[in-house]
Amino acid sequence: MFKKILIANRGEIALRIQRACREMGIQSVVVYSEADRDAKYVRLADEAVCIGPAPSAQSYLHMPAIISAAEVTDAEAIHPGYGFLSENADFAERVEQSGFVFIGPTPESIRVMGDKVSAKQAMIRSGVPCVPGSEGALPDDPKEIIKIARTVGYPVIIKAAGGGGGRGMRVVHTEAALIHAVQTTKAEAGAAFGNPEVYMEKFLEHPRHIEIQILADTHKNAVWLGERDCSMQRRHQKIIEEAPAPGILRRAIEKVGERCAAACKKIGYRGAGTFEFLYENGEFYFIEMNTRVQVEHPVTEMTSGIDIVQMQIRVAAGEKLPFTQRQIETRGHSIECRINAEDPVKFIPSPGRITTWHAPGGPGVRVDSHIYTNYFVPPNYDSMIGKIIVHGDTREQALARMRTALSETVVEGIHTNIPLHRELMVDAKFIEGGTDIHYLESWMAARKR
Ligand code: MV4
Repeated sequence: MFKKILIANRGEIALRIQRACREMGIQSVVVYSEADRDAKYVRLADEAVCIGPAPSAQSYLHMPAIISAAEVTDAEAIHPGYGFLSENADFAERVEQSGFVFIGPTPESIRVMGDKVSAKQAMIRSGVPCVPGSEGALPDDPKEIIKIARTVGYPVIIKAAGGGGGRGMRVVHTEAALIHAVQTTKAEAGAAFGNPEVYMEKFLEHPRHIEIQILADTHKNAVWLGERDCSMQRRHQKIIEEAPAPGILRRAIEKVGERCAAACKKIGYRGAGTFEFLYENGEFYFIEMNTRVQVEHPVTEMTSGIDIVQMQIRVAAGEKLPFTQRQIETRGHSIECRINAEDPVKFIPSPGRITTWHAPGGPGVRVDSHIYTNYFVPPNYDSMIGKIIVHGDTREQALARMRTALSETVVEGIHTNIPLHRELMVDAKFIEGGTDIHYLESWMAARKR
């Protein structure tokens, strides 16, 4: 096992990774920007290295500074967390070329999944169900494009191979609008991602966003740890996640989970990963794979009892997964609310000093956050300041525990989205379960009137 790991991230996930290290008896090095100098997790780390000024481009995205920090502190491995450099294949490659272990999949896996066309082709070959559409990138010939769209059937969606997470997509409802939409999406994709390739899919109008968590080691073992329902989102920012997904047949989940684990073995995947699916009319359709630990990993940890971050570290060190699929049992229900420093109605960021912070507690309540009373939320980064995660025997108990937890939580000095969470936890449709990806935005539009 490693003696020392460098954490190439900030905020709650830097603290989360640090906790895993400490529990495993591993020394942790954190890197921080000038804006994060006073963060508590920086002081709690065994070592801390300032890697540059506040802007991410000069700190958390600055590869040479991070690799130098690993060199001067004699770290053996680098954990990238989520966001920043976590899905940058060039970074993973440079980490390995510098003699460190990248805690994540191989640069090749990251590259394949980063290109949404090659990712989908890998999944089709591996037997993972995908959204019907073009086989690979769209050709240049407009006649060919029209032909493909007729086969797929309108509405269709044009997506950039270099996009993902909602960037570089365009919905097309009619043949008259098709060619112009393809050309515009290609031009935007070329400018934004340096890759003008686009592909086509049938546009699903009312899907849910369901994802499967997997873990794979370097000894040909791969398991799935259940699903998460991440449909409650606004502008591709998830705000509530839960496990299991309400109202979906266990048989159907098991089938898709097995396919994901089999795909991991087929492509030689290692580490933690997430298969994202759209779920509509009882069917799963793969859209993307994330090759990092995710913000919402705790709901899976709560239902499976498996520490996903520790597993990432163990498989990166070459260990075998300490369980087989048969030994994995999920229990109860877990819900996560992401706490953002933002206006609860207008969603504009609300950085600044937190004058009061009271964390919730009690049975089945987990708080993953780096904040404290007198903490200054810097304006330079993502507005998420922490997560409240609850677990209960049933969804009803989890909901009751989340309501209680939210009622106990106090954040003063800045605005947060806690009032929004309090409203959603008593919303009849959310309580019923199974709302789709458009629910939150229509709910907000209705509330405004
Ligand atoms: C889609 C879709 C409908 N049909 N693909 C948005 C994020 C990116 N990961 C893929 N996205 C979508 N792909 C087809 N064929 C609808 C979305 C989508 C979405 C997906 C997941 C969560 C939230 C979303 C919000 C709007 C659109």
